[in-house]
Amino acid sequence: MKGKINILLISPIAGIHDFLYKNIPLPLLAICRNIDLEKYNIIIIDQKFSGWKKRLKYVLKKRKILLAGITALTGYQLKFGILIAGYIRKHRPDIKIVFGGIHPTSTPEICLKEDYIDYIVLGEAEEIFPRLVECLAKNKNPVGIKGIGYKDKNKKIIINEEKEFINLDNLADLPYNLINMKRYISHIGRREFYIEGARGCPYNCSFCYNTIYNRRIRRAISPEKIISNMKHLLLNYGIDNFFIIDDSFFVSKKRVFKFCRLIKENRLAINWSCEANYCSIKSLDNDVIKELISSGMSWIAVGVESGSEGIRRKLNKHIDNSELIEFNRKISKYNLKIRYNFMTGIAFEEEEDLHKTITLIKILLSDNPNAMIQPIYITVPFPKTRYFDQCKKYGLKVPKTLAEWSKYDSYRAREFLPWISGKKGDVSEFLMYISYFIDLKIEHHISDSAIGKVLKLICKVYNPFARFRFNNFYYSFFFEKWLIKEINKMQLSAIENKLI
Ligand code: B12
Ligand code: SF4
Repeated sequence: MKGKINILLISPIAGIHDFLYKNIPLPLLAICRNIDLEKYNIIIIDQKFSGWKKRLKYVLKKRKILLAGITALTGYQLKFGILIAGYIRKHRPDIKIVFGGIHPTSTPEICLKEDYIDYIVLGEAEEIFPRLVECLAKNKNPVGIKGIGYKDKNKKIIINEEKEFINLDNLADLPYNLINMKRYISHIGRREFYIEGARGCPYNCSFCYNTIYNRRIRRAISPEKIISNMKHLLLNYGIDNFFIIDDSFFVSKKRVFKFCRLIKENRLAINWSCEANYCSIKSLDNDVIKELISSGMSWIAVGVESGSEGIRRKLNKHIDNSELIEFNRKISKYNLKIRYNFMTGIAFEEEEDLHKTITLIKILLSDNPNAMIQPIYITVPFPKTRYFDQCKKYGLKVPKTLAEWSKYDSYRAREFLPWISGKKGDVSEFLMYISYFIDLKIEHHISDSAIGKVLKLICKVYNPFARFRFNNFYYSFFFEKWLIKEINKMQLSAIENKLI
């Protein structure tokens, strides 16, 4: 370690999920892939684990640090990122602070207006971050380096042009040894371990970040590389249950078949799951489904978004309800779980559309015991998407400061989304909160710790009441919402208070 230059990387809490299970800080490992570890020492602090503050304080007190990198999604993660950056700036003003991830990429100028942010990285950073590190190590500004935003010596904000996409197959393996993998694995419980399968999606749903962030350009990682990553995780850490991060895994059937074949050839006794666009899986025939299951596929997530075909058309997502119901019945014959994604709080949605969503969900759940509904979130319009522009016509109040953007998520964005009000607002919130309990997904999500077991029991007992409310559109006196909100608030403000 002696003689090496220290780089501090921080993964702030991203919401209530982080109390239920602990995903590895994949974005932070990804940006270290090309860092020269002979020259630099990486210190990763993950706010999901208790003791993070003590470690942060220790590192800030004892170590010479070149830069602190913080990952930020819009909403909660940004909120905690801001607090941590402020803390670092106050106690160690000599450390350069770099923000990266989806939020800084979407509002770079607003980020750089803040005193506590010196640099931002736009988009995927495997190649950009090492260049930035080299610049800072030489005490230079990243003049002309694509994909970086910064302030020059006159405090003028400079945003360099975006960098072209990288070839994911050329990337070095992830440096899992930079984190304590055992700690994550023990908290994962029955959940899947996340690995990357692709970036980008060719579809064009008006609300989706992909249309902007990945410019609809899909780049898939080769099946060989995915399998080699799985093998490494299985042999070294005993991980045998994977979720493949790929927003549309079934776009190339040839690739999927090759992937299944390689699992068998390598005799990998694993389970895997993924996400798919409905159009790319609706015509899978029985033999293919059997083949997928025999290779270890355990579940698939599919975006349906609304029960109203009219709403879907406006979102540029084309699904025929009766076809979907038929598909759901067909798939119910197999030992394959299917998770449907729905959204609520869409600007042009009427109460009647929300009822259509409830009705469709009822049918999907009753026809298929293997069907589940993912938590239904209130949709926050993502900057620069077509849906964002549509929302302006409905009175969207665009956040102006970074602090405002940090409140811009499904739970707290009401002040920016004026259509989430009155009865429609109540039904949207009802759908969001009740969706956690209408099936037994929570069973799967919560680890088997003592508190986890209590929570599971509560969910099991509450499930029939939730189903009753949901099935009967009974959203009056929804006191449970208040309870869930309070628990959520208590958990998050406990963390916030630790920083003040
Ligand atoms: C795993 C995951 C999670 C995890 C962990 C998130 C995390 N930040 O670690 C959990 C379960 C906690 C989570 C929660 C949520 N998520 Co999520 N999640 C994902 C998922 C499936 C994979 C993310 C990932 O690891 N990708 C792989 C890594 C390597 O890519 P990356 O994160 O983009 O990182 C690269 C760059 O961004 C950059 N970078 C990232 N961080 C940093 C930091 C520095 C210093 C630098 C220099 C660069 C850099 O470099 C990296 C390498 O190229 C994505 C979907 C997807 N396909 O990406 C959704 C996604 C990111 N999630 C999303 C959402 C909406 C949420 C939630 C809000 C859901 C909800 N309603 O509750 C919550 C809460 C997040 C919040 N508001 O804070 C959206 C974000 C859309 C948006 N506009 O911001 C996505 C894109 C899904 C989608 N299709 O809409 N999520
Ligand atoms: S299919 Fe999914 S990932 Fe692709 S654009 Fe539509 S919502 Fe986004």
